[in-house]
Amino acid sequence: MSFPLVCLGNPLLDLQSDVTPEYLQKYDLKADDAILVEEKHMPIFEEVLKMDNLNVVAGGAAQNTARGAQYILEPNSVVYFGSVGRDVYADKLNEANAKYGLRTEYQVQDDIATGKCAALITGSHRSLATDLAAANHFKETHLQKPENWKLVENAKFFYVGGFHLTVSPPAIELLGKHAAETNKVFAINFSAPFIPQFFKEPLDNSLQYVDYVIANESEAAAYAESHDLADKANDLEAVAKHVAQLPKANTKRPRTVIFTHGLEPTIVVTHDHTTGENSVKSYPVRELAAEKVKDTNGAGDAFAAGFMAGLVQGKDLDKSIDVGQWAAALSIQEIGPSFPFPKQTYA
Ligand code: 26A
Repeated sequence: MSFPLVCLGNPLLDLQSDVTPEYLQKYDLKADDAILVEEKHMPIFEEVLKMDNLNVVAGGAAQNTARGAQYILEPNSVVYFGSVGRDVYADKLNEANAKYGLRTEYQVQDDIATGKCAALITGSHRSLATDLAAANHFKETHLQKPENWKLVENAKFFYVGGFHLTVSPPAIELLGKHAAETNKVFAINFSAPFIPQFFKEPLDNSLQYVDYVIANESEAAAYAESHDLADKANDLEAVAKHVAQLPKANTKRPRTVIFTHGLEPTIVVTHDHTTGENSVKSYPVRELAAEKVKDTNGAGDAFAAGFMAGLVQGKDLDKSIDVGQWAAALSIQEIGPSFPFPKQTYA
């Protein structure tokens, strides 16, 4: 079977709940951030499980994108790789993925629990505190199994969550190299400010393979600060230009950097490495009445889902961005990183 889109990331179950700003403060969490938990954060999971407004939903940033892209595309279009445990949390993820028709090829850990993310909602903000657990044990050897590598070889598009840079840079390198060598499309998401901040080296190394960078304004600012561009941290266009022109393994394709910016327009810079030309564009977001927004957990993943689905469908850059903005608007009207059923179609 050939699935055009292969995604790689950390499969997590989201334990989502509304909390007060004081609750975030107690654990030193910012309102709109994503972190890996330390020992001091561990009580959060037990506390969240007892909260009245708990929602347990399938999460994991790239898995959300994979599910969302499969939601839009025809059946058997997307395969997702990641690592889970052998437990009821993984059952929950399998259930959600089956509903969307997403094919998964999990690496399963016998003695480690499936990863979880406390998605702590304060109004339109979400603070994500993640215990990767089994997700942290993904190995590139899983991709190299003949039956899995066949799926890689048959794919034409790759999407990797930047979050996975904390887990398996060798797996990302395998996919990136393969994409560059075979002139396929390779996309990466910065995922969170701490990725360009603390995983600068593996990120910098993977960028040579990347055709599409997707990130939001705070991740762009974190990138600027860790790359001697601190004076440009708030200038999305300048940061996008910088990233777009970084060295590229496959010069047959340009590099396009897409920075979303909440309700502000999305900034897009494309750099052609053969001509040295830059193109800069900006796209307004789809307006949505504030009362329609349930929560913003997964909004960025949904944008990436729509964008990747657009590319797979052969749409041009403008249209693919629009599918991304449509998908993000759909997802924020649902609880958690989810999409409405019965399925809606892009128009
Ligand atoms: C390595 N970390 C911290 C993470 C994540 C993550 N997905 C992968 N790795 N931290 C949070 N998430 C997911 O991000 C989604 C929202 O964009 C959450 O599971 C949530 O569904």
